[in-house]
Amino acid sequence: MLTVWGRRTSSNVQALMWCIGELKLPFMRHDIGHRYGGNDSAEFKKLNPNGTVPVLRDGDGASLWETGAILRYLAARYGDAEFWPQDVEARAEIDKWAEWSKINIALNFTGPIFWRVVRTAPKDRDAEAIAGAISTFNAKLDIAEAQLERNAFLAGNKFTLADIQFGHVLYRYYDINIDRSGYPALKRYYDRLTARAAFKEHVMVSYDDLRVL
Ligand SMILES: N[C@@H](CCC(=O)N[C@@H](CS)C(=O)NCC(=O)O)C(=O)O
Repeated sequence: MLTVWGRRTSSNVQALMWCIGELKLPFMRHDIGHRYGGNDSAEFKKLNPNGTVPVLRDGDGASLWETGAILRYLAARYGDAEFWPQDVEARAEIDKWAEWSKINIALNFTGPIFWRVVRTAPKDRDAEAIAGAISTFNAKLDIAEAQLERNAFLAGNKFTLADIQFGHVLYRYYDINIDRSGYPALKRYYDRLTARAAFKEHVMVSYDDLRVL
């Protein structure tokens, strides 16, 4: 049994839970972080000295943190050869897109765009900073768009770990009130993700809790 510590509204928890859902693994999850608190307690910091979510424990194993490392652990232990191949070169191709997504997509969306639009009061929103962040983000989406014009999924024609690291931010990207012109291949890809049960359950989650009004 997997134990997860982290609130459903955390984008990193969503990536982890989506992966758990895709791999159909049994889990229990504790709400930790943001309005639930608990992540600054001494007890939680024994699990993760950073005080961040998610944290994963598999059975009686060591506590794991850093979403990318947790996802790779689950993929290596429970993923099939399509999701996370044994072949080192094939796996590196997927890992390349997964790592790229974490650094270029998730990190350029969550803080610079989502926080500025949703987790900032309207009176404090900086339209110029948001526009600049969207332009930086779009330069990365251009790369994804070219890849998705040629492939059904980010690392090829199969759903892999790379799609988890890339796709988990797209619900928020398509839901928030920003300029999103272009990217037809990305939109078709997103529509394919929204048809996946685990994506619906773990990623298409209301973020009203996070709104600053
Ligand atoms: N690099 C870490 C970042 C973890 C992180 O910043 N998590 C956020 C939620 S997405 C957090 O714990 N925020 C504090 C809170 O929820 O109270 C990872 O990828 O797991």
